Amino acid sequence: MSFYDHKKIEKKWQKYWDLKKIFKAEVDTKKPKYYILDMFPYPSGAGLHVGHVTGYTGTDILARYMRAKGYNVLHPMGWDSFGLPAEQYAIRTQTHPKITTKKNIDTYRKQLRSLGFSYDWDRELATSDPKYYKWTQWIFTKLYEKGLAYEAEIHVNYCPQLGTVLANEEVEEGKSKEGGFAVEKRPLRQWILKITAYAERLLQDLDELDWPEHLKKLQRNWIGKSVGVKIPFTEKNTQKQISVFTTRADTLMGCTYLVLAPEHPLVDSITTKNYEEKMSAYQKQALSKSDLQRGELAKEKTGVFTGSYALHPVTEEKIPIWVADYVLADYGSGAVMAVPGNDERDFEFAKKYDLTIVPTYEPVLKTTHTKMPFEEYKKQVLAKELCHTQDGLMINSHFEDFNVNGLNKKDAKKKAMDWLLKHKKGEQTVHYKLRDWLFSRQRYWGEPIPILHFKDGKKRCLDLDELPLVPPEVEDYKPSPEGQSPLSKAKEWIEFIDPKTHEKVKREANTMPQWAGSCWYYLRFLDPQNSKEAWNFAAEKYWMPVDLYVGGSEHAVLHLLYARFWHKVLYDLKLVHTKEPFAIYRNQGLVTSRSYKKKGGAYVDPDHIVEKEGAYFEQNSKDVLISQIEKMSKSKLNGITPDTIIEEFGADALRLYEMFMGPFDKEKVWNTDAVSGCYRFLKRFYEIATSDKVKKESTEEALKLGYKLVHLVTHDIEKMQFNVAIAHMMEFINDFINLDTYPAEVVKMAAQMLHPFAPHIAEEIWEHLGEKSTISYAEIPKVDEKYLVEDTCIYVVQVNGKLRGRLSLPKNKEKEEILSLAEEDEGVNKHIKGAIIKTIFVPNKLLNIVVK
Ligand code: ANZ
Repeated sequence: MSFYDHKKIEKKWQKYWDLKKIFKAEVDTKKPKYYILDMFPYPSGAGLHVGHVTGYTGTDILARYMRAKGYNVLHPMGWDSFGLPAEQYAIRTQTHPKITTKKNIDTYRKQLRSLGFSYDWDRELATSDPKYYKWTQWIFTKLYEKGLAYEAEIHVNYCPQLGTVLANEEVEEGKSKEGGFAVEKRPLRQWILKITAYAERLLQDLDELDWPEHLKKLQRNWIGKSVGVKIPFTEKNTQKQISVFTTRADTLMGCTYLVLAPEHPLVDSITTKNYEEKMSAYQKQALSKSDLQRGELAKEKTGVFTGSYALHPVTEEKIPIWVADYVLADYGSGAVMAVPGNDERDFEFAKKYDLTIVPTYEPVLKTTHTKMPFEEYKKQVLAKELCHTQDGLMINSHFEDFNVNGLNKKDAKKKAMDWLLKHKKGEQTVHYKLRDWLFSRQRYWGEPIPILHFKDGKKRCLDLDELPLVPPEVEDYKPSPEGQSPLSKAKEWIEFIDPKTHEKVKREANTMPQWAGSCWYYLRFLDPQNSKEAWNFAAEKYWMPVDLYVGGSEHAVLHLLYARFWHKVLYDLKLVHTKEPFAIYRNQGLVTSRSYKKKGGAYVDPDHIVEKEGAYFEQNSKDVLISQIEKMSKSKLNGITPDTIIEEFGADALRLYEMFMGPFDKEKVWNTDAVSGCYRFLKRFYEIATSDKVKKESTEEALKLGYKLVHLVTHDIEKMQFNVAIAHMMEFINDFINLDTYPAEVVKMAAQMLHPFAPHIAEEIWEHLGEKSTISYAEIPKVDEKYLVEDTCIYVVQVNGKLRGRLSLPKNKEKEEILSLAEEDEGVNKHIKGAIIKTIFVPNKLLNIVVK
């Protein structure tokens, strides 16, 4: 029996894999391929914590398993290395982001290598490497040529604290997702990508993807398709048309006023003198709010009357036109027909400003979800004291040839729509909530946008031979207070004579957002050294699509949507052959850990914590700390680095524990003490495998355990039930250890099952048992079914309630089978004298035979 020296074993095998390039992947059309991808990390200064490692361990298990199954596996790793933190660090310390980024990448690489992940390191890439972003810029030029990249002066989300604009996807409740700083609206000239041109395809093609349903739903909602109708209303004095977008043509007769967004282009021309001052103050105020704040249902509604009226399309009665910030400028047509009888927001607004309310639906009993008695509810709806937003039967909706009274919502919608189309008073339209993607940033540490501006306003996109466009060296990485990019300060870089046209030009000073590089990195992995093309088409044809992509759920509407968009553009350009990049996507669950906070909010180092009767204190202090389970992070002092765990228990034990904590896609709480349990399991495994009881000859008993293990673990891995697989391995060891001998054949089987989880120890055992080459490609033994025959169990057999035998019979058999086996037993049979009237059967436990 040998001593389990995890440090020595792990170093040895990491060196072996590395030197022999065991995980190098090449195109091999004779083998089926398997492309398995992790979301590559942003290499932050803090290094990896054990939470990051969960996903990477899961994919490594599958990568190793699929190799053993005979697949040609591509499993690459790289760095998403452009981004704000490196730049902010540069601002504070005057260190070039290049330097900090390199240092951080070195740390990450070292950490990942020490975990024994089976990456093909020859494919490593970094998005901030000019050899990489040359092609990111090239893809931008393709988007530009296709008319999918344009410039516009728009009201953007500007974050003064971060000194940059942000995409809608990067703003949450009026604050930047990164850092949580206030975001305001500012007019700025910006580059925009026309993702909306792909809205329908981005929506439709979701159906084909094997992604978690909740994630697809998030994308569907973000794209937000609405089928409705555009109805032009006429302003009474100027005869100008105000078009509204509604999904509820059925409620047309309940429309008692119009509401325009404060930014609507007609507001100024239709606001009458008396209301001008009030209106312009209101418009200013609305600009400072985010769309999200404005759209909030709970927010108190505010608005200003324009002094003008529109004509109702059916009755031609005049209805007032208001301006309110709950109407968003860039959705639909920026104007709504208000139906206070059926729409909560309109109702609240009408109540506040004393506007007419017309209920158009009489509630029917099944539509009301209120604790109030139905009759009372109906009375209040009809008395305009409550807003009824659900279906019912239509009322108050008959005027001349327009009549939808008595109909339900579905029928009324159709009939009203037909009327509008027939009278040419409406047009069917589809709207998407998805907005075009704001693509420029006022940052230093990003890909410069490869565009030249000429004096006459023309633009030229750089040709491939002019790429990569590398940013200039600057002394000051800060954007100017007016929101100008830091690149604009490098005057000689910005203004120069274009050698191709010999004209004086200005370079674009904005850079791309951090999402650009990650939009296509999975394609560069296919052919990362290629200096002539972004990727080789044959390699793309062989490897794509990504068969399994694993990452966090926070990217549902950012990275995962942007990458799908670029991929579709590349598909249209015939540069890739699949419509979608990621065939299967799975989320890894968040790893949380306990953090400790003082009353004032400062976090305390867990190493300085003392526990007394369930309460936590800082050493030498009597103040009880607030302790809670939180997401791991450096600032909360609760992040655990893999390095210390590896030092103490080894990478194999860490990997095993990461997977044993709980189901792969569920949230789990880290507990360092529990790692030792996994370590002990490995030690036991190792001791068995290297003990004197290991023998050449196999026994039936051992083979049964071995094949059962292979059967169960392969099934668990394919279902990504890694924690269950480990439990099965533990059960196996508990049974196996009691055998008289340990047949080498079965120990090898077990090592092969352990290998994806704990590869170093598995290689060591494999070698110890005389194998000459790596376990990584050793074929998984085919399960011999005869060893899987179900086990037996003891049945209590009664005749007329009296115990007549205890029989050892096969498990999980049907009643009839057990009955016939029991009848064959002499001890039972002699008591069955008359005909059997009935049987009482408890599976795997009891059979009571009732006879005459
Ligand atoms: C009349 C109406 C009656 C509406 C009713 C709703 C309920 P979805 O389904 O999300 O697309 N709307 C249209 N443009 C808007 C804008 N720029 N800002 C805020 N709201 C806007 O929503 C479509 C509905 O949202 C439209 O249908 C319109 O209000 C409102 F009982 O028209 B509805």
